[in-house]
Amino acid sequence: MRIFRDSFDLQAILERTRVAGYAFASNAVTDELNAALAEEIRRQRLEVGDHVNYPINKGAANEVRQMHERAYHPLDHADVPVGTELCRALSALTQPMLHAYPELEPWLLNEIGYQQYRDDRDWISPHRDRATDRLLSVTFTMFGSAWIRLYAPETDPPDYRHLRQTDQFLTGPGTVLFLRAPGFGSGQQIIHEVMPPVVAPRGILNLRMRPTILKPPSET
Ligand SMILES: O=C(O)CCC(=O)C(=O)O
Ligand SMILES: [Fe+2]
Repeated sequence: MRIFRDSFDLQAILERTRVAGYAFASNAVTDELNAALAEEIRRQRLEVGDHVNYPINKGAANEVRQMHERAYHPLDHADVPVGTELCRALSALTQPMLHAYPELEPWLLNEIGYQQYRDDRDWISPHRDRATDRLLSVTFTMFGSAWIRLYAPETDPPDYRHLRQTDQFLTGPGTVLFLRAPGFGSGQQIIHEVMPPVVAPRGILNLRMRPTILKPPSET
């Protein structure tokens, strides 16, 4: 299966992500790969994670509320062969660029997280991804659509209630978001927000390099 489109300029994406902390691209992957990912999420046993009634960091300046369905697996898990192939293909694609980004030499995404936003009940409030994430995180949208907003903190340390929006991007089938994580460039993580779907349901694939794989909602 062909994975990436010829027009996908990973070098430009890496440079933008290293400097700005994030980059969006459209049409990164082939329709065939997008369809295979969409099929793979439909085979998952998705569970609702309710961090609206039970927010993360409740009451703190970095409180995060979110609601969606999810299924997370480690690389090579039998339920995610397509996600696994994509993680390895991304590492392979960076090989010719390692002279420019030697810090990416160990980059291999090892957490494969499918997420579905069912309707306007589902969204994620402004947040930074986990501080334990490494190097680069990648999110593909397979179907549906939603706005992602990017923010700069107005306080130090950041308080997620006092933010300045710096950018936004309408995700849709075939779009991808790269986010900087510790170990790449300054390593500073950009605050982002996922709005309720404009076209629902919205299905995404979150790929991260992290020391421990997220547990199912039923086990947290
Ligand atoms: O839905 C998306 O595009 C991004 C999801 C996200 O930011 C997250 O799961 O941390
Ligand atoms: Fe995120």
